[in-house]
Amino acid sequence: MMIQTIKTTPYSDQKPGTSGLRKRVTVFKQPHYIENFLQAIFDSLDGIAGQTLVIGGDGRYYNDVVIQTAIRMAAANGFGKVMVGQNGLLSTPAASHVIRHYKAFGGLVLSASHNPGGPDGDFGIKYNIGKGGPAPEAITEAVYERSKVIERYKTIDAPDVALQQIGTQMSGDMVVEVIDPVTDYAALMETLFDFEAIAKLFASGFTMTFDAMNAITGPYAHAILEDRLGAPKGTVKNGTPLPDFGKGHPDPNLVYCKDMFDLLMTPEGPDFGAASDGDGDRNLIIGKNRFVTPSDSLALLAANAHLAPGYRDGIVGIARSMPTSAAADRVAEKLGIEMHETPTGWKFFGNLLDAGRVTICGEESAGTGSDHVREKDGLWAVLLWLNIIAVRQQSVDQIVREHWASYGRNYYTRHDYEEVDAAIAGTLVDDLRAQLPGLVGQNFGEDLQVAYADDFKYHDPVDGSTSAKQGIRIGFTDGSRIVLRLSGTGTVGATLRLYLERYEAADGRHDLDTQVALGPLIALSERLAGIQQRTGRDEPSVIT
Ligand code: VG1
Ligand code: CO
Repeated sequence: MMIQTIKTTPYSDQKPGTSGLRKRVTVFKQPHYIENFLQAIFDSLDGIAGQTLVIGGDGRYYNDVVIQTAIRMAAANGFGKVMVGQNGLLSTPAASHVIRHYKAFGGLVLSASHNPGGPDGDFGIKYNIGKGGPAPEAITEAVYERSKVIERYKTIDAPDVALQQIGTQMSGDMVVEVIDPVTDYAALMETLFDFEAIAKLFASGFTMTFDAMNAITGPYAHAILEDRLGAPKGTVKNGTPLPDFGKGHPDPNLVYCKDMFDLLMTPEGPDFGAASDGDGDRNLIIGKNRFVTPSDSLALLAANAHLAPGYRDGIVGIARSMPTSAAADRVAEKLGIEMHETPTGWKFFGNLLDAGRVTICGEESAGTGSDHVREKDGLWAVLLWLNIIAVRQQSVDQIVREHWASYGRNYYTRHDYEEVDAAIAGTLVDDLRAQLPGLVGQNFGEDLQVAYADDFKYHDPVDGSTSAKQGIRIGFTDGSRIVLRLSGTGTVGATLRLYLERYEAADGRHDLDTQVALGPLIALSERLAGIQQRTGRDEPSVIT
């Protein structure tokens, strides 16, 4: 095997964000851009010689090219084996499982998740560690530092691997095993959930629609929901991964899944609707006449997990990202288990999961998962919901209402202002941060008194590391919160995320319109931060 050492010059913008490096495809297509970043990753890892690397992606445009590059570079850098999903496909949770299951050294997940794809869309590269989860900040920082000084990368002169062909091939001296992307993941799901009970539910006439959004979950959903659980053919929509996601935006929210939402609100609609994102780690859950906010979904899944075989003995703890509503905290309190609040991004859950301190984790951004892998997992959440419905024999709406009646309801919304001017967004956040010390104790309106106002700083209880500046939070004495942070996954300008929450007790009013219930907080946040006034926008780009 002839290793080639190619000279290169560094790029200054290869800093991984909330979830890996995400940029426009046009940026990734610059000379040596991908090679530089991959080499920076390999240079930041110790002991890769002879080890196994897992590679897979969400099938978006440019996946095929990057996978071939990554395979050649893995060989040149001394990996002994690469395991890659057939046709380069692996959902993010499946990649996490494959890394763990085959005890690989780590993996490359090629995806920009919910961002649009295609030649004018986005691409992304993320490195996951041997425990299966996204690389912690210590590694992503090292990769960034390395990328700024890189002078050469290593590759080999070898033909492309036949990615459609299951089985073993060689790339130089390195073994390449092309695996079925679904088999291992589906087997894992079967160990966690009562497939028989869910199959019975479908056989009894329960109807569902699943939108794979022309992205990665299509093959998984066809295999699990239709082939194994017997949901009628056609249950899975948009089930073939397309490089441009059919020109869609594979973000399962109420904007891009509006048609499904509307259908679920009609009497003719199915009993249950769900969707997942580009790389299969997010979930959207809608019951007939009941949209379930991701924060509520986390709380509900945690409260009912014991109904599924994989969690029969109960859960040991829950973790949620800071902006996620406190609904899950009430469940943890009742169960008498640990509750953790982490910064945004799944990488912060890894230590807690590895240490056995939490079983279920979730983010308000439609991400839920458990200790079965080290990523959020869209289909897992759908299957847990189905398992719970099958056991409780109730509708989603009934289950949600009963939950609120015993725990109270956390009204919750997120307002995104996308692609705003980065300088304006930066100043806005700085100005609000400067106001924080003076806010504590102030009263706004009748019942809003500020209890605390800070920039969230996380102390990892497992490895002792600290992550500062993770989002501004203004908490009120009645449990209401305003949270503001800048997105770390956007690729153009800046995206401001405003998160609003208000608690209504178990015997309170649970049937208010969310935007109305949060009206006073929305108005106050504009008064304090002035997002609309400063950006010139009249409304958020997306409300969830
Ligand atoms: C967003 C979400 C965050 C999620 C991240 C990756 O990050 O808010 O909760 O973990 O996307 O999700 P940000 O920095 O844009 O707010 V995914 O589905 O891209 O892997
Ligand atoms: Co995703």
